[in-house]
Amino acid sequence: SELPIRRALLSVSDKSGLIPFAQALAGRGVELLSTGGTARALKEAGLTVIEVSEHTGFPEMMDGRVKTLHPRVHGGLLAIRGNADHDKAAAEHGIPPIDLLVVNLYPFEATRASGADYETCVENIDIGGPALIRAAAKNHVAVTVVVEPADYDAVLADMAAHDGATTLDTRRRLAAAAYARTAAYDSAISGWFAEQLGDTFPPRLTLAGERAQVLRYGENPHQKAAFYTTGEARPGVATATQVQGKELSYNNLNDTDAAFELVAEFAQPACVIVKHANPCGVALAPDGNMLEAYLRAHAADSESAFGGIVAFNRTLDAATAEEMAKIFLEVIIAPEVDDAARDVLARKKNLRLLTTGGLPDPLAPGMTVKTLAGGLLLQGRDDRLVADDLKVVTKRAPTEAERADLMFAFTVAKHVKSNAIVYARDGRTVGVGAGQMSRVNSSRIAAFRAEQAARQAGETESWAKGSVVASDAFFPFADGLLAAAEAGATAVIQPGGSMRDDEVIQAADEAGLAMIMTGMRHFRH
Ligand code: 93A
Repeated sequence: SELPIRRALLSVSDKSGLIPFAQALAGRGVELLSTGGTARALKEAGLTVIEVSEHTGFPEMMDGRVKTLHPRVHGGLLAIRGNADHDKAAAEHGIPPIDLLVVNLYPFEATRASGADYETCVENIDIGGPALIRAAAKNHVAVTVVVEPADYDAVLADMAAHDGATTLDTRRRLAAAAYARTAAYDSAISGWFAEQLGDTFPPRLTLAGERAQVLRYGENPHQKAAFYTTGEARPGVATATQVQGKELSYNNLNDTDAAFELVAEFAQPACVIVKHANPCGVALAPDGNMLEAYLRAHAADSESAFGGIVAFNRTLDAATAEEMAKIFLEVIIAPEVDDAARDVLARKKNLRLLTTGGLPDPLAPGMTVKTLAGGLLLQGRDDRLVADDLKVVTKRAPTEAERADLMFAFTVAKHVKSNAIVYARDGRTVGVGAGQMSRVNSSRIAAFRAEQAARQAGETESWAKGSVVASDAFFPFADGLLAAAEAGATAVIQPGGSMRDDEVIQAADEAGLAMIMTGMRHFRH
């Protein structure tokens, strides 16, 4: 029941792989129809080609805007084979069937990415190509459609196995790929228009993006998963180069993103260690010493750091690499890694090492997506961090040192799952309380962590002593704040805005705490 392919229409912008593919088709006796540039390339390779203009009896016109938009082309793709009515129309108007369509579109995405001007982008919106693709894919019961060179070999293999025909299964798969391509193409065009109009959020239409990698599994081994890239030019996991190591897993990608997005918040050199999407240790580098930054981040919670993801916002050096090589880590990510550090880490074959070439702008707008049953939730990226609008609400104002630590702790809290409580001292976290359903429990866990950190360092006094505390959202009651004071914290930063702010401020005053209210909340769920 499989009909061999006898006539093909080829019209491609990306001409890679075209000639050997067309030669193989010609070798099977397939008649080749083609548009201007493609026909020229085929003829130069010595192939016999019928120009589409010859086929339609119309010249390509209007700068090529109209070349394949003709009933003799679309009828040949769309006619239902064996349908009396369709056969009659085809015979009456002299429309021969086209069995194979090979099209790839004007490079709109690449043109947009190159920063081309408005007119050039518009001129690169392909009209005839998508029309051909959609027609051929609709009629996949008889027509084979190929939209990218990567599929040429599979089509030839299928033809070789089936006497010059393709199977329905193959044609259906190719049709699905064809509509995925035209959908992504139109999404890129619509996104570009929105950008031109300064109207990027919320978008009218969203697509997850282009499948970049099929993952071994998702969050758990029984879940299927894949990684999609949106084409956004933001340095990070999606655009990073993997220097070495095992393939990144779903959880690796998620955690590495969390780590790198946080480390990019700091103007000073810094190190972040993440476990299960939360930072377990964050430290600034005193005098730019990255090894110190890593050691300080690691000591903040050495238990959790095992098997963690480490991110830096400066070039990774050999001394730091040497220290990291002592323990098991899943991923290391940095803007650059120097040659000596690469040599050190090359010894750890499985360790995944990523370079991003740069840092994302934490204040750049963007969007985040979350799925729920039957829908998507979109929001702008949390692209703010308060700097100016800080209000001291207590009798005592924070000292300069406290103020610096407060800003540091609040920055970290923005990247901790809510409810988030972060204790910090001297530019490093000493206790992180994440993801609890009550704020006071996050406070207790953070205080407990600060005690553990001291114990692991062989010290008796909790590292919370003399620390500062950040909360991602207001304290609804004084208890969370009092838990922090009890643990030894001396200053607090929080958004404020609770019904009981007065009570909380009074409790802070009574405990001798200095407190800043930011007016900006940083929930993260
Ligand atoms: O300008 S178009 O939208 N008008 C058309 O009728 C048409 N037909 C095919 N662009 C059209 N194409 C596109 O031309 C194809 O999608 C392909 O990308 C390109 C191939 O042109 P050439 O063979 O001249 O290099």
